[in-house]
Formats: sequence, structure tokens, C-alpha cells
Amino acid sequence: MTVSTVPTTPFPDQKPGTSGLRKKVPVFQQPRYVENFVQAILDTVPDREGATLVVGGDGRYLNREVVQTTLRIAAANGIARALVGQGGLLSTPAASCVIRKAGAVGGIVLSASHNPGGPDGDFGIKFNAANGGPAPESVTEAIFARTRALTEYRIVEAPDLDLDRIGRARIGAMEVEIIDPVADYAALMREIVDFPAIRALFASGFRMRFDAMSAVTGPYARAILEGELGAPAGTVVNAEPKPDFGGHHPDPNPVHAHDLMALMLGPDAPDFGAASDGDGDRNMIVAPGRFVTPSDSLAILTAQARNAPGYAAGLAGVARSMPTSRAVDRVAAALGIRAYETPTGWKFFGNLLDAGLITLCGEESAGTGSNHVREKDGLWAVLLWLNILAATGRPAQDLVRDHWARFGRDYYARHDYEEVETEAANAVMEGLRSRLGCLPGQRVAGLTVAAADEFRYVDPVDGSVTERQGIRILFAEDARVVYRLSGTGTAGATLRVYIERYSADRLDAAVEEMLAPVVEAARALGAVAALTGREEPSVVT
Ligand code: G16
Repeated sequence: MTVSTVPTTPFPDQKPGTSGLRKKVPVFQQPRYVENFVQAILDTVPDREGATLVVGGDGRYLNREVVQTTLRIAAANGIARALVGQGGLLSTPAASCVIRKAGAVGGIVLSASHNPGGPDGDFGIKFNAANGGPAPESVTEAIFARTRALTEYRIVEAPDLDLDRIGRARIGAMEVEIIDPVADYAALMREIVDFPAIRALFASGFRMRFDAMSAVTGPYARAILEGELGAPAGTVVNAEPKPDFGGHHPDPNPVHAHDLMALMLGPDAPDFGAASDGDGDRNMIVAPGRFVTPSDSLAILTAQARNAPGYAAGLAGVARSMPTSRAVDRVAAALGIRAYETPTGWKFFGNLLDAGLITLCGEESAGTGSNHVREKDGLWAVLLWLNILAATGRPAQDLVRDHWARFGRDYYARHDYEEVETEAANAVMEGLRSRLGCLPGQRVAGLTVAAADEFRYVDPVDGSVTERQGIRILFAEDARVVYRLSGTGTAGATLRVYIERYSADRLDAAVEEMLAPVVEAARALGAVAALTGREEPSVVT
């Protein structure tokens, strides 16, 4: 084996965002770009000598090449054993599962999640720690610092491995195991979700559509839903992972999953609809005639989780990201368990899960998960829904209605202003920040500001503090607006404005109608049009 030490110089832009390093594909194609970042990751893993590392990605353009490079660098940096999903594939939740099961030192996961793929699309690399979760900020900061100081990387000169053949191979002294990407994950699902009940549901004629959006969950959903649970062939559509996601934008929301929405809102809707994103951690749930917001989905799963074997003993607590609606807080209060509010980013749930303070958690951005892994998990959420539908015997649309009748309804929408000039987006945030003190008491669009602040998080487990996590405006009329800048975009800035309003008794009003005054207030307070030149958001979900 030849280990080469290759001189390099730092790239200035390798700062991980909300979830790893995400850039356009051509940025990753620059010579040494991938090598530098992977070396920087490994340099921050003190226990790497002799350890196991998990490697895989969502199959997007560049996935195979970067898997090969990552393995060569891992072999040159003392990793003894690498576990790689067949074809270089591992969904994000499956990677988390494999890391935990194998006792690995961590995993290098290749994905830009819900961002489009292909030669002009996005690519990403993130590091997950030994608990299976996204590296905490202290680690991503250390990785970034390392990228700025790098003078060389180490790599084993070796031919490409055959990633498609399950079995063992070697790169230098490192053993590589090409594993079935679905097996460990499916085994875990079997433990926590009631498979026989779901099998009986499908046997009774229950119909669903799962849209894998030509991304990584296709093989998982096919094997589990159609293979094990007896859903009819064809239940899973767009099941073949493609490097450019077949031209889809693999973000499971009503805008990008429009075919599924059209089916579910039409006359031939099956009993249940679901979709997942590029790397399989996000989910979308649609009942016949009704999109279920991720915030409502988290609340409903929390209220009903006891129906599944993995949660039959009850929940320790729940957590939601700050911009997620407060629907789950109401359920937690009724269950007598704690509800935590964290900054956006799955990594903030890790400490709470590891400390056993929470069992379920979720985010408005289509992420729901539990203590079974340390990532959000799209297919798990779908299986838990199916388990609950089977156990309660209620049609999905009635289950949602029942939930609102008991807890009230949190009307919710997110307005995204994409590819805004960074300065303009910062000006919106700065403008609000500077006026926080004088907003309470002001009347705007017929609403009264009751409180305004900038979210700051003190981690209850390790006391670490995260500042500037979004501006919150609370109105006396049971409404709320949150402003925050996305941490996952790859071009300019994305301003997200989250709009919500609670009603205890108006359960079937049109969302736009209920939210209209809050939208008006949000636009006026943020001076969004004046500062960004955008009259309307680019995407409303
Ligand atoms: C990532 C994180 C999520 C987070 C989302 C928000 O999602 O893993 O925890 O909610 O980003 O993104 P933004 O900062 O753009 O609002 P994913 O699915 O892209 O990994």
C-alpha cells in the first residue's frame, strides 16, 4: 500500500452550515476540495485509529466519486474498517442506525438533502458522530478551523472499489464492507413499529402512495412497504434513486411534491399519501383531501405514539425547533411531559435524546424523529402513521380532525424568500433586531404585539449557548411570526418567515383566510418588500 502525503492549501469557504458543508457540484469538483474537507473531518476525530467509519450518501451526482475518495483518505488516516452502503447509498437515518449498531466512531454522509442534484445542482458532506447524530457545533467549528489550517492530506493510492458487490474488500490496511443499505434499518423498524398490524391494514384493502421523489428512500420504501408489509406493487412511485433525482426538486412539500398532492386532493385519492426527500430524513404526510403540516404531524404522533410497541411505555418528553408551531406543546401539556424548544437544526436534539429527556422531536421543515436514531427519519414517520391508523381504525383525515377537536388548531404557513441578496436579508434581520424593544404594545394589521425577542438557546444538558436563532414576534391574538435566515441554501440568502395562528374552535377555516392579518403584520414589521425588493415570497408551504 502506498500512503501519499499531498501538500495542499486551505479553501476559505468550507464552513459547515445547518447540516454539513453544502455547495454547488462544481465547487466540490475543484481539485483537492473534497480531499481537504474529508481530511479536516478526520483530523477532528481523536479516536479514529483502529476505528470503524460509516460512509454513504443519497446517490446524487458525485456520490460514487466522493465515496471512493473518502475511503482512500480514511484508509490513510488509521481507520481500520469502513462500512459502505451498496452502490454508495445510505439514507441519512439508515447511516445513523448503522453508526450506532456498529459502534462506529462516526460516519461521513454525502448529501445536500432536499436540494436539487445533478451536475449543476448541489452536493454536500456532513459528519455524524458516534451517537449517530449530526456533529454538534463545537465539532463543526473545529472542522472549519482545521480546514483553514490544513497544509497536507493523506491518501492511499488504490484503484476504485466495486461498490455494487456486497462483501468485503481492502484499501491498504483498511477493511471495507459493502453492506445492504436497508437491512439494519428494516430490522430496527420491526422492533419499534407494529409490522403485523400494518400488514393486516394493507391486507384489508388499505391503499397508499409513497413518492420517493427519485431519491434514496425508494429502495427502503419498496423493501419495507411492498416487500414486508404487503402494500400492492406500485405503491411506491419514483422509487429508483437517480443522480439528478429525475429532475425533481426532492423536497417533500406541497409545492415540490405536486403530483402526490394532486392525487390526494382529487376524487381518486388513496387512503394515505406520503413522500420523502433526497436523503430520506424528511417526510410529508397527506390525508385524502388534506395536507398535514409537519407541525401537526409531530403533535399527532406525540398524542398517539403509545399505539406503537417502541413507545408503549410512554414518552419521556418532546422537543420542537423554535419555528415549529406550538401544537405539540399542547399535547405535551395534556400528557404531563416536558416540551423543549430548540434552535433549527437536528443537531440540537442530540443532547436531549442522549440524556433521555425526550423521546420524540420534530421540525416544521418536514423532519420528525425519535430516540431510535439521532437523525430525523422520513420513512419511520410514515410507518408510525400507518401503525397509528391501523391501531385506531380511524381514516387519516378523521384522525387529524379528532386531534384538532381536542387540542384546537394551529394554522401555519412558511413564506420563503429565496436567493435574496445577503445584505438585503441581513438588513431585514438587523431592522427587526434594532426595534425589538419598542415593538410590544404596537398595533399592526389589527393585531397587538405582546412580546418580541431574539431566540437564544441554552442547552439544558451541557449549558452551551447558541445566540441569534431567529426573531420571534408574539401577538396578543394567539398568533406568532418568526423571521430567520436559512442555514442550508447555496446561493445568496434565504429569508424564512414563519406564520401561525391558533384557534380553539375554528377548525375548518381556509388557512389563507385565518393567516391573512398575520401575513400582513409580518410583511409590515419586517419591511420585507422595501428592503429586498420582493413583493411576494418565492415559495409558500
Ligand atoms: C437541515 C437540518 C434540519 C433543519 C433544516 C433547516 O435539514 O438537518 O434540522 O430544520 O436544515 O434548514 P434551513 O436552515 O434552511 O431552514 P436537511 O433536511 O436539509 O438536512
